[in-house]
Amino acid sequence: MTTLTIALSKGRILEDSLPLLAKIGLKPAGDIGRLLRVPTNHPNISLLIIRPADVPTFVEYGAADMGITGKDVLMEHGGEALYEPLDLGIARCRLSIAQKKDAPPHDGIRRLRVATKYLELTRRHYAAKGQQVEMIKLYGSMELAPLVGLADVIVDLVDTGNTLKANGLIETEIITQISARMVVNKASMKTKHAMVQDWLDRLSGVVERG
Ligand code: PRT
Ligand code: MG
Repeated sequence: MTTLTIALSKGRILEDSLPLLAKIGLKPAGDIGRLLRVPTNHPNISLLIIRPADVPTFVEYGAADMGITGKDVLMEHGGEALYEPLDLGIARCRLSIAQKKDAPPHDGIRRLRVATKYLELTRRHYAAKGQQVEMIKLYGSMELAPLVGLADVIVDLVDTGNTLKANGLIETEIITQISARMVVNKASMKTKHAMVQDWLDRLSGVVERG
């Protein structure tokens, strides 16, 4: 019997992923609770519930055949070792630059200080403009950095814009649109092709376009 392991991102992506999987008839068997490996209503399919940033690694190494994670995570990780066949259209947001509403224009002499958890994406964005910036790596609460003088701007995800607004920040540039993607291990795509393709087709039938 061919088995399939699908790595899901816990947190907000999971909340959007489970309804999508339910639409194609794939459901966790019982409560997920604290379980990290969850059986499903299909005896040959199991789910792994892991941090979004770990999904590319699990899929790359074949610990999972397929996985769902954010495009932000994939771009930051570098996606060449994985197939990315499907935009799931869920957990949509955008990666943007934001600054204090009342910030004076940057003098252009001192290097711009950018706080972000997306070092690679940020480096690439400014490099493409020929601008060298000083990057400060944060793991969360990026919105705080400009308020306390830690950085001039932040590069972070924005959805409704409410978090920026609540902290007196404004979005000055959209770097890229983000949504969750299905990724597939390269070897699994060959050795388990029929099964992988079958689930991809089913998913592709229920994703909302646009
Ligand atoms: O668990 P771990 O710490 O490793 O991961 P995490 O905390 O990043 O997980 P989680 O559950 O927050 O999910 C993150 C993933 O969800 C991201 O990688 C994106 O692909 C996706 N996503 C979609 C978002 C948002 N929308 C989003 N709005 N991730 C984060 N946000 C945050 C944003 O960082 C900001 O703080 O929400 C705030 C902005 O929201 P608005 O609506 O106020 O603009
Ligand atoms: Mg978190």
